Amino acid sequence: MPRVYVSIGSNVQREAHIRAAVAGLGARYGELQLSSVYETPAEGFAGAHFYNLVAGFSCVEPPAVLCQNLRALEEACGRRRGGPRFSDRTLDLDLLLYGEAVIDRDGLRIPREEITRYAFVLGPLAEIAGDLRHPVSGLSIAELWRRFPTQEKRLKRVPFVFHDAAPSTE
Ligand code: PH2
Ligand code: MG
Repeated sequence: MPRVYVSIGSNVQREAHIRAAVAGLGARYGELQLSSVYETPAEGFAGAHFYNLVAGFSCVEPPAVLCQNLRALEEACGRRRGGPRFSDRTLDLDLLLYGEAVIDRDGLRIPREEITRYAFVLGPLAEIAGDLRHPVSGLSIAELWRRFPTQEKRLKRVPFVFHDAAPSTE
């Protein structure tokens, strides 16, 4: 079963939406490996700070089906489509990695380029999957994080306890 990693973000009613996302993913995919939750300044637009984290889990669904289910979960959390890409959002779920797959077809790109671009994606991913190799560059996620510009590592860990899915201590 491929191991997949999904980034979770919200800057509108953040705590409730992060909890709903984790509960929804756990209900569908079972045991989740969760990073810490980080508060991060909105990147790319002027907006409220986000909560961001990354979840890892094993998944039998093909990538397109998984993405469809992530979209359904976003919509169940009040996400409206069609707004600008960089704007406030109740819930954003992005499939970062799908096993070792490299995919670029039908609007689906894996691994997502945000992995190497944004601290709010790479930092939490490095926390739970540092030994994993980026399927394109071959570099480990820990090494990518080590190379990431220090001044852009703007992540503040926030105390957050999940009751339905215990964060992994691996
Ligand atoms: N998502 C975006 C744009 N900007 N900034 C932060 N801090 N966190 C996000 O999840 C985020 C963002 C588009 O998806
Ligand atoms: Mg996103």
